[in-house]
Amino acid sequence: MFNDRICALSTPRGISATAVIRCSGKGTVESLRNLLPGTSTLQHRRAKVSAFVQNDRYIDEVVVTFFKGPASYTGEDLVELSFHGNPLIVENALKALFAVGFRMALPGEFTKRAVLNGKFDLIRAEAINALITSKTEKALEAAIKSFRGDLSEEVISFRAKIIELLATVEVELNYPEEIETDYSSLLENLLDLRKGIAEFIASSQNGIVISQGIKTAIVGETNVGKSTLLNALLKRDRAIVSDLPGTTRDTIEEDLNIEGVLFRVVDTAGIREAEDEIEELGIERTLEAIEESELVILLHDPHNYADKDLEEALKKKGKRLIVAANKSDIRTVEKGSYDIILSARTGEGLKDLERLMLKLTEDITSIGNEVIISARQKQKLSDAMDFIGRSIEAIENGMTVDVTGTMIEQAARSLDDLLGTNVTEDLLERIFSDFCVGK
Ligand SMILES: Nc1nc2c(ncn2[C@@H]2O[C@H](COP(=O)(O)OP(=O)(O)OP(=O)(O)O)[C@@H](O)[C@H]2O)c(=O)[nH]1
Ligand SMILES: [Mg+2]
Repeated sequence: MFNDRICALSTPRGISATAVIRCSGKGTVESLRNLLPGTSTLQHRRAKVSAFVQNDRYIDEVVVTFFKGPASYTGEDLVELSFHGNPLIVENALKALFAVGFRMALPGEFTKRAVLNGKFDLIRAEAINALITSKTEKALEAAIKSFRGDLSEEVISFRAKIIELLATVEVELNYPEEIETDYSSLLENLLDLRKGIAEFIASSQNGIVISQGIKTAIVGETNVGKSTLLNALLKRDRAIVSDLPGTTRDTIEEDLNIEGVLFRVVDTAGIREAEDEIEELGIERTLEAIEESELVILLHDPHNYADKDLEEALKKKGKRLIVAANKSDIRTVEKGSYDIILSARTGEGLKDLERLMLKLTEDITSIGNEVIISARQKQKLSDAMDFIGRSIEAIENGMTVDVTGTMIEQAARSLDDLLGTNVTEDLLERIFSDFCVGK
């Protein structure tokens, strides 16, 4: 429980119909009493209309909704005040709240309190953030799955299995004479568990990609029109275009929403023999972008297209690849080995390109059972898997039970971190700093 009271604007700044300020913490109702003369009593989950005044100064008429802790978002007494949506009113109101002892909430502090007060686990807290920040329909769909508890459920069930196995080992530790642990069944269970977590991580990967955007690199030789293509896809002049080869020297990344699917498109420096050090660094980044991307668009100007090395290399890597011929407005091109013929300048063939981008990434975007998972969550699941792997090794190498037990215990701890039981203040701070103030 926290002893201080926090408040923050929970709706966007600016002119709007209403602006909601949230107040939470022990003593919230008492602190508000003088500001809300129209509400001698506040009832749980009831809304009331009242004047909001500071001493004799009338600030606004507000709708007051009270949630008595622990049955509130934060688990504490929580009041939502709906003002008229004028930033000046909000400012006056916040000043009045500070004067009676509230302080400004930090980003995500309401949700952080909810976690620390046991209202929900960290996974759900992160899901709430994903719900708010999802940029496309697909990402939103994945966030909703996570919010509704699919991920928590999986993790809790993994954890329960680990604890069960730990119990078997502990019995052996405590009663070495009486009990003979059945190692073959323990080993089998551990192997099963490791496999289960591994499969879960593999299927969840997509969640990360969906929310952060499918990394798509536009690569090719200099001057083929990569930057022009980026601009055409974005429908704005983002990258510098010129007829000098070697114009783009660094990678440029932008979000692109195609029919609800988020692509993170990267325009890269053209590949050729570098003429100076900066260009060389740029080309290195191009190669990195290729490594990191889920999809590569290899652009050619068919007129000058000679070097097939890059195409061969990309095919060998097994990257999802679109080979496109650009400048169809000034070249007549045979379809031949090209997947797409387009003109980044006139927009011809662009729709076909977008359709192909969607088609080639269908395996990523079809949301099956997988849930959205953040990099932190993936790390914790991998940690748990590693510790289980080590406990398996311990058994296979004939180590003592306590070594096995320690490893299994560490695995459980990783999942505790994931769920937010026993997390450090530090970690919480890091996670919640991504949230918006007022959430
Ligand atoms: N006619 C025609 N010209 C194009 C087309 N796309 C690009 N260009 C021209 O080709 C030249 C190079 O375009 P960029 O987009 O800068 O090429 P780039 O591949 O990004 O080049 P680097 O950044 O130097 O590697 C510019 O003069 C563009 O106007 C197209 O579809 N048709
Ligand atoms: Mg360029």
